[in-house]
Amino acid sequence: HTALPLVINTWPFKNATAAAWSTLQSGGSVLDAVESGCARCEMEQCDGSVGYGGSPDESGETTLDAMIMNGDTMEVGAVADLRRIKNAIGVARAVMEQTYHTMLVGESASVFAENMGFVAEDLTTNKSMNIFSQWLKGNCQPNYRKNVFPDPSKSCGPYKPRATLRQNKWAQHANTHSHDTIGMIALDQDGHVAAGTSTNGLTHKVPGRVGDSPIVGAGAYADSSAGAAAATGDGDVMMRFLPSYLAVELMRAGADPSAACKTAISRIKRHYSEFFGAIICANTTGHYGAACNKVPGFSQFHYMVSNSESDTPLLKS
Ligand code: SD4
Repeated sequence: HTALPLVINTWPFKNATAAAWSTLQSGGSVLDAVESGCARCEMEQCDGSVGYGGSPDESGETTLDAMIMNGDTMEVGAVADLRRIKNAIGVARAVMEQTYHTMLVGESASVFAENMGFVAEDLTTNKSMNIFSQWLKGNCQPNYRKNVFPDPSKSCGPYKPRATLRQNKWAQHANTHSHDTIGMIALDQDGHVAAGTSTNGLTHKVPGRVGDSPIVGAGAYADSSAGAAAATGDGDVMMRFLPSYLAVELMRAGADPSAACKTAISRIKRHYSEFFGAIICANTTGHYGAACNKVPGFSQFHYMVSNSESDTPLLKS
């Protein structure tokens, strides 16, 4: 267990790693570490894709998805389509600790959060407004509806079902790399494991769209008897394969972390060879690995690591 404790997270979100690490160093639990790391990104609006002011949906609103999982007890708290509350990972933790539920969604999740003392505020910023107005000017393209593309005159709705679907290929912008997410894993020397995610999802998503990040086993998974994993990428595709769950189960069966991550990615590739996505994972001994799908425009995935071998976060790929 020499490499423990360990914190790893998706993307070069170094301050998040450092926040989680210092939480552990000052005696916080692995859950505290994951919460503080993800919350740091929510505050910093990491890459514009975590927290407020990013990824406006078709109506211009930023909505958040987050989850946290306790690998000791298998408790999970998650929020999806959360509105008007910046600290999504905090609300996810409140769902886990203050209710017997696992996931709350939409307006009701916001009301719950307000009752728990979270501040309600507008998640829109000048930046998200600009993204939105540019998109409106461009006839609402790209968008995620199958039946309106490429028909500029009708592309801003109202949207109706059509007998003949026109192809609006998700892959056309899955590769634009317009979305990231923080997914984080923390393990300590006593064998406690936790994982969590926080994201504002996907720019121009259909309102109500929820990605992989808050879904147990998709966005993240933790089981102190096997390890933990967290994913990032095209959630609409990735959530169909529960890659985080798969990676943890493969490690349980003896796979090393890199192999487990690779297999989880390959499973998705069988059906979606060009999907944009990556996964990180670690086993209970503190060995870790990562894998991504190498596609044009995305051939290298960066993630951060802090462990006892170096307590400044290391950038890996
Ligand atoms: C989602 N998985 O909502 C998130 C976005 C992401 O890298 O991670 N992009 O689909």
